[in-house]
Amino acid sequence: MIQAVSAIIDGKPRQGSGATIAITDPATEATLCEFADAGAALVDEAAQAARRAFADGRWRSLPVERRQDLLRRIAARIEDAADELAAIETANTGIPLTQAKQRHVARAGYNFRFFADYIGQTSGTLYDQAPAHLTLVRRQPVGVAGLIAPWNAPVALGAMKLAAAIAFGNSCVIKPSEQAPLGVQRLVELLHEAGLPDGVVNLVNGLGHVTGDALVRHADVDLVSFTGGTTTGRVIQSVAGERLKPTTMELGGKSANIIFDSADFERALDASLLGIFTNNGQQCLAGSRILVQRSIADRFVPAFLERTRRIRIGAPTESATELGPVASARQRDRVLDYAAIAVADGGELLTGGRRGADLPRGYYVEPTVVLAHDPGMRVCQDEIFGPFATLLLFDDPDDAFRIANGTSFGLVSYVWTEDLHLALRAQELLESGVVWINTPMMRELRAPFGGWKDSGVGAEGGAACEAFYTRQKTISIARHPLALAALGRPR
Ligand code: TXE
Repeated sequence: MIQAVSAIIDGKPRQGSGATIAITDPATEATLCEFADAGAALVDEAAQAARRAFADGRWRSLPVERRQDLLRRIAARIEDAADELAAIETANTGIPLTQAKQRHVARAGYNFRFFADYIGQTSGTLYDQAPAHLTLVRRQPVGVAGLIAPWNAPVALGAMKLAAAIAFGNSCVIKPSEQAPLGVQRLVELLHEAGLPDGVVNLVNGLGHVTGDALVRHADVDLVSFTGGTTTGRVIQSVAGERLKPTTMELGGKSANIIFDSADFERALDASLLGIFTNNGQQCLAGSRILVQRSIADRFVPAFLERTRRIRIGAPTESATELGPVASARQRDRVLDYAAIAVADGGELLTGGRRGADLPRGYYVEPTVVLAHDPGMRVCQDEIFGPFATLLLFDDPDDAFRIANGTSFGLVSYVWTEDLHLALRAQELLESGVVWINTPMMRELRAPFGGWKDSGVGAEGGAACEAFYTRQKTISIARHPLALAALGRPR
């Protein structure tokens, strides 16, 4: 297991002198290692290193083919190190190893390949309608990006931000979650092993309100990309806003997974389980509110419960494990609290709501299902972020859309129906940045992924990242010598 450092600046590991932070394995509650919070001083060094790398053009000025080659070498390096990276991610987050390897690490490599291909095909715009001028609009990298990542999918989400930021020529400083920094730290090492010039990607490890805050405020950080909780997102956006720094905010969700009676029943059942219980239930795009049409509730609810009770919960390193521990004692307590809240608010606890797994230690929670009778209940409104499904029944499509849209969030919606016209109506009316019809979660990197309402601002994806990580410049060129008014010339 690697040892956490406070920072990697200009390619070199650094130790800070801030508060000691312990990193825990959620499956065993054992301390994996400790590190000192980077703090403002190392953030300053990291941001300055990124600024130097940007200013001297060691990366952004390379021919695009060389940048593409390097991004592909990074992808290959990640794929070669997949077992190691997945093992680190699992130890630090509790994500089942098979999911860490097949989904997260594979996605991390793909992110770099995707942006390698993307930057080979970008182009500017030419306006030639004006008779005397040609006007070009081109894009240039912005400068230094501050990237702040969460703990629920550190490598996959961190890789998305890193790949996008550097593909378009920026330098960056990444701050992973203090709770789960090890995978991203190894990822940054792999980037350097693949040949990325020093200083282009720098890392700082530390607390959000200390190191993260210093990063957002730093004068050399030109823009901020954040994935995390909505409350934190509001704080970061207001700090960035005072300094007029552009931000993208990928925040929480309470996504509706709508099962109409016209759904392919078995497929909808399989996908509903995947939608809430993969990644230990800790994903922004979880289908955490399962809306079931009343006419099929007698069949769907018992089938969902039976399958939920059979989910294999256990050590994330075991290949048979389907549900590992949640990421921290705090998350475990939060999920258990919501089981009690559901009952206090008049809901029915159908299964779970207790610590899980026959293991002596670890932050395990039984997969939990509650039936809510009122869409205003807290378990229907709050992002719980764990293996916790809230079921709600609806009578007809209008009822379903009203319930689905009745939260402050708007990240994704899932729709299950074989009725084409109903599916088309659903995508029209649902208030979320993404609508998945007859499919579980699906990230199409060419398309934007971003939330509406309290789920975020801006988006990630091919063109969306190009728009964020570059800025436009308009250049007008006279087509021929222009006849100019001769101010001050003797007549
Ligand atoms: O995340 P935070 P938390 C949701 C989920 C979870 C809740 C709280 O509901 O229960 O958020 O999680 C850094 N300036 N999601 O509190 O605080 C922090 O160090 C700069 C949804 O653990 O959002 C970490 O690197 N940075 C989500 C990152 O922000 C700051 C994923 C995320 O931490 C900062 C995670 C500050 N003032 C949680 N304060 C998703 N969208 O998938 C904190 N940070």
